[in-house]
Amino acid sequence: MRTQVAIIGAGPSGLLLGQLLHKAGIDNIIVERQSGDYVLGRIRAGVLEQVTTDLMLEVGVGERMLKEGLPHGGFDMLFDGARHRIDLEALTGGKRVTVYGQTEVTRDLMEAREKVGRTTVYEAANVQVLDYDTAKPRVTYEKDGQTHTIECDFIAGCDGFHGVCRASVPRGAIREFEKVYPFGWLGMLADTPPVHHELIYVRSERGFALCSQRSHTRSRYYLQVPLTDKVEAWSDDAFWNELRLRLDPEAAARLVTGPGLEKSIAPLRSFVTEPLRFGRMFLAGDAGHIVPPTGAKGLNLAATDVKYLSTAITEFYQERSEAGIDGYSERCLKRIWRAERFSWWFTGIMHNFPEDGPIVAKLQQAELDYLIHSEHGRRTIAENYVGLPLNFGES
Ligand code: RFL
Ligand code: PHB
Repeated sequence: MRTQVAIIGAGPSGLLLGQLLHKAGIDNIIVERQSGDYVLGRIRAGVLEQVTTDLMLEVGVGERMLKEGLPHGGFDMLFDGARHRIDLEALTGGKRVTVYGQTEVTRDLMEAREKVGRTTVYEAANVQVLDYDTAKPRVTYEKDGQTHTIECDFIAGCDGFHGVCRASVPRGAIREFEKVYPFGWLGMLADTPPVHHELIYVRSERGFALCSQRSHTRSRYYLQVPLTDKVEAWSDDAFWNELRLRLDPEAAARLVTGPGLEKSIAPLRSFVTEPLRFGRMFLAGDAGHIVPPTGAKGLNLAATDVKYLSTAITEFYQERSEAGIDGYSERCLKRIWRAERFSWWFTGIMHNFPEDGPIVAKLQQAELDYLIHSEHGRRTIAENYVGLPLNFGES
């Protein structure tokens, strides 16, 4: 097989890149290790920045998102027993975020791809990326007992944190920056009305909690838990009881409980790879960087990476210019480090770090108290939460 761009991974970054390239008339094939159903079964992100919703609209897959996505003009922060609203709209000149699950984003992109007839190979085993330091990269994979080869001009590594693309780069050519947090998030999805019409980020003495949602009838809640906890040990009742203990009395009284549809524990990590380009292979999304989910930035960064990448590749074909692909790493990394900083800071201020002693808890409280009572403080949070514009850093 031959294509212009071989995309590894059919998560949101791979699928969105495929659609952006398709719109530019550039042929591409996606190679995915899992089945489509498996990819759709992963419950992850829930909050889209405007740059991401704009990109969905740009590639013509925004129809359902406009109908079913929930625009949020603010969120609550709960600490020291009291809730404070961050009025995103008022603090950022009218910007909002949209609550629309990653599962739905992925489903919309998969359906659009099927409609336009571009190839996605699911359940591809032993995917290998080869010769990307030459002008003739190759991808090989095994399926139905046979080895297949794709010849291409470029490889896009959209294969997530555990993917093959970053792992195939010689160690001397790559630098990795990493911080692993000493706790995880236990998430639960339930068909119960959300406790509040907007999200609540909670800092409590018992640990962080987040009240999120997928619709008016489906909630998504998270609890900070020790990394040693096993998801099987958390019954639905235990989850609801712990959540109630971390909420303010009004929210706790309003919490509607019900059977959990899904529960999982995600470790928290800050991670950045430099550079993101290796000859004719590019890393995008979680393949190149991870943020802790506290700032809701992961999927949004993935979306802007692939927008930059599709622009660079389009310039290469249409204008015979390599300026875009040469500048890809730097352009992405600027934005990535900004989001990494915010996610790391927001994680640091909202979670319990028992090993740091009681003084840290007091200092966190004092910082939150200062920020929330300062318009500049609230604006700093709001500005980062709604995200940077696509042309950030360019004059
Ligand atoms: P993905 O989604 O991991 O997709 C990568 C795909 O590559 C496939 N793959 C391979 N394919 C072929 N060959 C191989 N060798 C392969 N190895 C892997 C995988 O099967 C998979 O299908 O990465 P992508 O596309 O870069 O997307 C990134 C996002 O998924 C991620 O950043 C977000 O989910 C992060 N995140 C959030 N982001 C937000 O913007 N807002 C949020 O509210 C938000 N909440 C979250 C989150 C992540 C969470 N978890 C579970 C880590 C909440 C949670 C709990
Ligand atoms: C979610 O709804 O899954 C979600 C929302 C906000 C976050 C992280 C996750 O910061």
